[in-house]
Parts: sequence; structure tokens; C-alpha cells
Amino acid sequence: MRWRELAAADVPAHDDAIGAIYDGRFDVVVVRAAFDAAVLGEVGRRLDSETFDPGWERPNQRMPPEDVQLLGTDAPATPTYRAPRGVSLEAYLAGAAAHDGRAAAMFGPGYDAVGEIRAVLARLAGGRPVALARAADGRGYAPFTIRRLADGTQIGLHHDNHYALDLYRELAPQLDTRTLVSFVATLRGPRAGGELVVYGARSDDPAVPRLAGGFAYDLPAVEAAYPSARFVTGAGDLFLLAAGRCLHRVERIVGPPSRVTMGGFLALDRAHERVLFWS
Ligand SMILES: O=C(O)CCC(=O)C(=O)O
Repeated sequence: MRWRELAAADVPAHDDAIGAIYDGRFDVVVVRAAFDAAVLGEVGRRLDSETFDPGWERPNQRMPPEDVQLLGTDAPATPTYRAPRGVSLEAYLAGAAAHDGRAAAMFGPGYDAVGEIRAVLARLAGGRPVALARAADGRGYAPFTIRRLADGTQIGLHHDNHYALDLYRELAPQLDTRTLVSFVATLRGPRAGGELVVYGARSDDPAVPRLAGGFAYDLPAVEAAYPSARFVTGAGDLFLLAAGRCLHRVERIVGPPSRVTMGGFLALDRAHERVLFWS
């Protein structure tokens, strides 16, 4: 487990945090105050309401401890309890189109959330351009989602090496699929819990302990066998994580408040000339 933490003001010109994650020099890069904390914090506060529903999707509703609330698509680029093998590429693109702009709209007309995300990622991309992933017919992938984890919920131990899913049929051949990087910025932190916990256990290691049935990981056994690190982030902070390579989870939330984040995935293209992002 190797990580690096720095303030946005200290990010060197043409920093290549993304390349460093690909090369395995780091598994996690935390950039404090990468975004305007006041802007993100205000959106997080407004979204953290039991009376105002901006249109949350709840793809894990049937599994209450994992009941993440999502804005930006009804068909995320990951397995969910609603779609355990991920959705089809068609359903993914339809979900992205139907929800296009809904997450960004939460920031109001004065803040270009997608542009800000692209600009922040570009500072960590080694001088490479950063572009939204697009289908062969030009349709855009979802640029990011906003996620809310309320009291008692969590994101269980997993990795995001999902290139074999149908929804990656067009994208994976364009990418260096050695890993997949998560980018996540915090809008609002919970009272307790909600830390990102990252393990030395690798997604391609068949020896990582699993529960009977072979599907879910055995968390206590993983915790006993592998080193881990915990990351606490506040409004405006960003992390990049080698989510395709490292097992990770989000600790159970103690709220209120809820934990509200925005994020997605990114990868280098095959030629290492561009960074593509999607959610
Ligand atoms: O912190 C989040 O909102 C999601 C964390 C996660 O599991 C990921 O980015 O892969």
C-alpha cells in the first residue's frame, strides 16, 4: 500500500499522479482542497436532506447496508444489487443520456462541475488532455455521479476491475486496462465513519479470502492478512485510487450528516496520450 498526500496548492506543474498510479508507485493519491470547499460543502448540505429528494437512484435498495443514493445515472458502470453483472452497454448509454446534466445541475448555473472536474484531473495527468469517454456513435458516457451514504450505510469490500462487463465493450479496447482509477471528491463528511479503507490485497490475487460460495470477500480474514490504510476526506478534498487493482471499501457511516461525494472512473488510453473519464 503506497500513497501520497498533498495540498492542491503544492501540486507541481504537469504532475503525473495518474501515471504514477498506473506504474504502481502509488495506490492512492489524496489532494487536499482540490475543489472549492465552500461550493462543494454547500451542495452537500443541500443534498443531505430527508425532505428534499433531487431524484436519487437507489440501485442497492434491496441490500439496506449498501443502499447508496446516486445522481447522474440509473445505470452506473459497476455491478449493483439491481444489476449484479452490470447493465448492457445500451442500457448504460441510455441511463447516461436520460440523466445527463442532473448531477451537474445541483451546483447551479454559476459552477461548471464537469469542467472543474476535468481541470482538476488535468493537473494530475502529466500534461495529457482529459476527455469524457464517448461511444463510437458520439454519445457521452456519464461524466460523474453524486453519491450519498446515509447513517448506517457503507460500500462493502470490492474492487472495480470491471472491464469484462458488457458496458465496457467499446471502451475497454481503447484503454490501458492494467488498472482503472477512481476519482472521488468529498462534498460532505459524516459525523463518524465514511473513511476510504484501502488494502494491500490485489484484485488479481486468487488467495484473497472469500466467504463460502466464493462471491463475497471475507472482511475479517482480509483485515488479518493484509495491510490497510484509512483516508478521511473533507469538503473539497479529492482522492485518486487504483480501484481496479486494490481491494477497498467505505466504512459504515455514523450520521447525521450523511457522506456525500462526487466521482467516477478514469484510465489512460492505450497510447498513454489521453486520460478518459466516465462514471
Ligand atoms: O467514496 C466513494 O464515493 C466511492 C468509493 C469507491 O468505492 C470507489 O471509488 O471505487
